[in-house]
Amino acid sequence: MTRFTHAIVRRPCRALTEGISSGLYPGKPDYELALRQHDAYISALRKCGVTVDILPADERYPDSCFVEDPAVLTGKCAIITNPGAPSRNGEKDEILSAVRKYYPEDRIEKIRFPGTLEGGDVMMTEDHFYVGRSERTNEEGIRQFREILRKYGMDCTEVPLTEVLHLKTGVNYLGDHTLLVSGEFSDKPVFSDFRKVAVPEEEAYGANCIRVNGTVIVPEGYPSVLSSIRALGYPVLTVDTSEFRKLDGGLSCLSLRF
Ligand code: CIR
Repeated sequence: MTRFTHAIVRRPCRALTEGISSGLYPGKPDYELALRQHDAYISALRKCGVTVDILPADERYPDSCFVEDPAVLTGKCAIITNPGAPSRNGEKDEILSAVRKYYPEDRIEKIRFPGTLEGGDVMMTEDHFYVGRSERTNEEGIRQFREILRKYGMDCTEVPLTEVLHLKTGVNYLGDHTLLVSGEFSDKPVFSDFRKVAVPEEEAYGANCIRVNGTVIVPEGYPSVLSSIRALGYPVLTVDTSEFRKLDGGLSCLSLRF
């Protein structure tokens, strides 16, 4: 699995309480608690051996701490996405300045209207990308994404979504050809060649774990997910993300790892 040296995060802003929420996990985020949870998240990333670039809070965009959505960073290029949520679309310009520190201009690509795409819909496996077609990521966005990947010798497979916000809300790659899957992803033929670790319905949020340089970071409060991952023999760190969950945000959404 790709070894990561860096991660980019953005501090939650006070306007976080006005972020988009499906209402699946009720309540408004507690800002102070969200900041403490964000600190713990950064510590966990550092324990996994990555240097964390911490961008300042941006009050114009309530959801801007979910930095995974406005960019996709690969070993060969950076792709600035075009977030499908109107209140989030401007986040792409802000992430661009951060990405410029790490990628030369001729390796920075963009998804453009009428295409839309959010990074939460993009799952990278060893050498391939899976892209969810969702309410945020449309057909044209996927077509442009594929065209960009092919330019760099990579490719992707489209995965239509019916139930969840983003692809990685329900399926995440742990390395070793293993996927953590919940709900609609449990039996999708497109994933039939992978070893699958099933997440029970009542722990669906726990399907969004990230493996960073060998260690799996797991959200706190999902015992079945935790024991399944331990059973695979992976070292584990847990982080409480309760305040981000109220906005449908998971562990992966809070960073760009590259
Ligand atoms: C949103 O609805 O856009 C945010 N409240 C949550 C984004 C979560 N991001 C992700 O799953 N990659």
